[in-house]
Amino acid sequence: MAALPSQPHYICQRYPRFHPEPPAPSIHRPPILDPEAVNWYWDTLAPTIAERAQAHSFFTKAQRTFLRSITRFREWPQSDVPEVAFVGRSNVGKSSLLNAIVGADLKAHGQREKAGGGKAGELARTSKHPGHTKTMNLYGIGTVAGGGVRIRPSRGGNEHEKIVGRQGLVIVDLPGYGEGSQTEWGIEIVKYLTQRKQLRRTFILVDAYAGLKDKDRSLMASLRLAGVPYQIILSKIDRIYLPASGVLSRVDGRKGARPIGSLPELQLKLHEIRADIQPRMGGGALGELLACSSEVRVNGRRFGIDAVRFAILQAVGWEFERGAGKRIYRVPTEKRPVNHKKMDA
Ligand SMILES: Nc1nc2c(ncn2[C@@H]2O[C@H](COP(=O)(O)OP(=O)(O)O)[C@@H](O)[C@H]2O)c(=O)[nH]1
Ligand SMILES: [Mg+2]
Repeated sequence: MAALPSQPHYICQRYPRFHPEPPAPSIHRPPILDPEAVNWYWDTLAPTIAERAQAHSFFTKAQRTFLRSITRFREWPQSDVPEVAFVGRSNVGKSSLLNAIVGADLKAHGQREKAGGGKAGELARTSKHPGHTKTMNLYGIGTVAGGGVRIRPSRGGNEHEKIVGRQGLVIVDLPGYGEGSQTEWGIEIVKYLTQRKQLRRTFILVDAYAGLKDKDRSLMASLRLAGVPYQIILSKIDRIYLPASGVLSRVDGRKGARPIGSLPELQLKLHEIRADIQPRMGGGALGELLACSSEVRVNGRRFGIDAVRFAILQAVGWEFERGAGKRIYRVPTEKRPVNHKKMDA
């Protein structure tokens, strides 16, 4: 991200709703009306409304393609395209988040999308039953102008097949970890997370209601040890907080989206999680904690999803021009963050 003035007043003016310390819950506190005030940025800057809108527009207009399912690390094609991965316990909502990001919900489309698609309209299969995704599934997200993202076949000789797509990215939906050990879950997945050069950031999804579990902590420790950049996203936030100030609706058209919890309570919860994901020693998760719902809309937008979209674009090296109505553009390759670097603590 471009260097920004560091004067506190600047940050306060631009991001009035984020506090250095979470506010104590108080009935006297004025309500915060911005329905997306569920994210916490303590090392990064929150996107402006215009930036969130740009990120929304990029993903909903993008050409998205199921590329391939992979079981072994050595099967991964070479690639010119940056990747991000979704990982987390089984049933935490990884595939649903992927669908939400590209706007592929059940009601929006009448038909099954290409191979890899699940129920009508879904890009990635979702399921009530844990452990549904067994393979590493690759989805290409590209601009229509750039021709989307695809796997270019091998041209013989030294020219192996390759993932290509100008101004695109790949989202990798990884199998969930369930009851077994990390070894059982997949040596191949750990290899992917720790060795893949194209991987720019791993997003670890944690169920907002269930909180962090030992399996999450153990994965975080492995990533920390390997110096792999990762970030936590709290999924299914609708199970603990939905704002009273917004118009609520479920994406599947079912009833049952009503205000729940309070913002100060949520912020205290985020505060507690911080200690776990950013231990005092040895680095930790990116200092940006996002919370979202793939299934509930607030004022017509899936709750918190634009902030996730923005984080993904930041992870793969997009910069945003300042000012309303400006277009997003990609920074030159050499400026993009690379994997295997120690995270900023
Ligand atoms: N309440 C709620 N349920 C969700 C949300 N996202 C996913 N789910 C449900 O959680 C279950 C598992 O979702 P899925 O995306 O398949 O999880 P995965 O195993 O991590 O890929 C499904 O029944 C989804 O309907 C959400 O944001 N809110
Ligand atoms: Mg899944």
